[in-house]
Amino acid sequence: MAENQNSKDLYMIIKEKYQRKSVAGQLQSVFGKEIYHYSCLESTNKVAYLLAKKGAEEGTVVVADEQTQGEGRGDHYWYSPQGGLWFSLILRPRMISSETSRLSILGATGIAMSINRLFSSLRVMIRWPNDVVIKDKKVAGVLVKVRAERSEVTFAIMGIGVNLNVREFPSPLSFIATSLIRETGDSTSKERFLECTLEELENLYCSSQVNGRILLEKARLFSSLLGRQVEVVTTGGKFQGLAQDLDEDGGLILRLESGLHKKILPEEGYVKERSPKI
Ligand code: BT5
Repeated sequence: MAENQNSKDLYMIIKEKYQRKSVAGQLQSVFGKEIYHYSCLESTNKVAYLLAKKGAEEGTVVVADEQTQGEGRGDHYWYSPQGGLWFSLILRPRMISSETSRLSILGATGIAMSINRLFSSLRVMIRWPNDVVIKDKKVAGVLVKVRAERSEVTFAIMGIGVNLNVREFPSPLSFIATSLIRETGDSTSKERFLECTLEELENLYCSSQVNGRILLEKARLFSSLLGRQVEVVTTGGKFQGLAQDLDEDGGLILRLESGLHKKILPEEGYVKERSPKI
């Protein structure tokens, strides 16, 4: 792994800003107070996981300009060329492991809020549980890994990939993926976007540890599924029905054709897209 040795790494500017603000007592922020920036990694999630195991503090960020083995959920891959924002955030949530399901929704909601704040003309939505989409094409994804001992959570890694300044996608991604540069025609500063996303994530994270309903309300606002007929693919089979609501665990409540309700947790499934996941 090649750590970026620029004398004034731009991510240092974010780090210093956080430090100045917290010294001045303006900010209790911890997200992004420590940022490890690499030019190329296999996966930022792997490095963040190792750092967390060694005791790195909550809010530590690992960011890479490029990933050679970007990970999606299960055995999915994540295409991570230069131009995108690929980072992992170390969390030490005061939750029991069964409550960590909501972290995927939290990640997706934080990204959607950040895009909404910076580009108010774009209609950004969340396709449950972890896809952030614009016009039904995926612009960002979230991958959460939790380490727990018995039911106690030791740490969680929230991996976030945003197609910021990625101009082209190889087939078959070109049919299902988009980027901010494709949607806006302009390139976006990675540091600015990271700073804004960390702020949104931290606000959501702090409020949702106190009251899960706040996250839920925000997530509902961006949900692309609610009120629509969907097909959800789970390890236990496919389910079709009306996407009726989200619950505090981040679960999707489906009303099946039989009239029965089924709750599916974020880690249990995903909504079928026009093109299959590969
Ligand atoms: C995700 O998985 O959406 C999780 C993505 C998390 C990526 C971040 S980058 C930083 C951190 N380090 C990592 O190694 N990972 C995290 P999933 O829902 O399984 O979606 C994966 C699917 O999305 C793939 O099977 C492709 O169909 C599609 N895909 C792959 N790369 C993409 C891209 N750059 N943009 C849009 N779609 C993509």
